[in-house]
Amino acid sequence: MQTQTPPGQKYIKRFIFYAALGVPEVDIQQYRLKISGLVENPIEYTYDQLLTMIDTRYTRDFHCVTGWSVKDVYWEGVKIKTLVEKAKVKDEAKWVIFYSLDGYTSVVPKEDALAEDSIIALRINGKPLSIEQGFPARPFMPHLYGWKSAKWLTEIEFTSKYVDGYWEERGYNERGNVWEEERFKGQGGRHHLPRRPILT
Ligand SMILES: Nc1nc2c(c(=O)[nH]1)N[C@H]1C(S)=C(S)[C@@H](COP(=O)(O)O)O[C@H]1N2
Ligand SMILES: [Mo]
Repeated sequence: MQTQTPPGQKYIKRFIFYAALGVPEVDIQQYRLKISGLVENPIEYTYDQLLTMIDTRYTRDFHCVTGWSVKDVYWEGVKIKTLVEKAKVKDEAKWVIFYSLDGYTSVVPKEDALAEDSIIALRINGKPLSIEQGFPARPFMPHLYGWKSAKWLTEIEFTSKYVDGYWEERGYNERGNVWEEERFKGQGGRHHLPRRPILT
């Protein structure tokens, strides 16, 4: 697939694996992916249920905020939209917080999480995620930087109030759109927090 290079990114051959809080152990029998917070019906899915729900297969690039990108990655997963349909997200929900088994968290605006291309990825390049890649599941939103893709994902929480995740607490952007170059807080133009008042 012919794609454009986002501003400030360079393509490299392979992913650089990150595990800021270490690689956790995963017991796939015990594993559940929970949908929680501002929803009418909280739900949880087993890994096998998630696999039967795969509805998206596409080739998309991956972009890390530190400047590296990987071209033409083949992803398979379930649209986040599909996963939360039965949960019925309340209107007051404005943000989505992703929680991981290792304690890592990330946050994205609800619209970005529910976009058509936003998935819970279960397979990369034709194989289940490896343990380093975040087995069994990680969100993938092609238009957002990679730090939003919380590996070893266990919970998707809908909230009305913005809360920092692991990297947001360290200055990274609330939304992280790669095309708007929203690397750090205060960058980009269309994120959903009140801007500093303009004094005239
Ligand atoms: N749980 C967890 N998820 C994580 C990270 C992490 O350290 N821990 N790093 C993030 C960052 S900054 C990037 S760029 C991608 C990297 O994905 P990879 O390790 O599969 O290359 O994972 C994201 N998800
Ligand atoms: Mo990253």
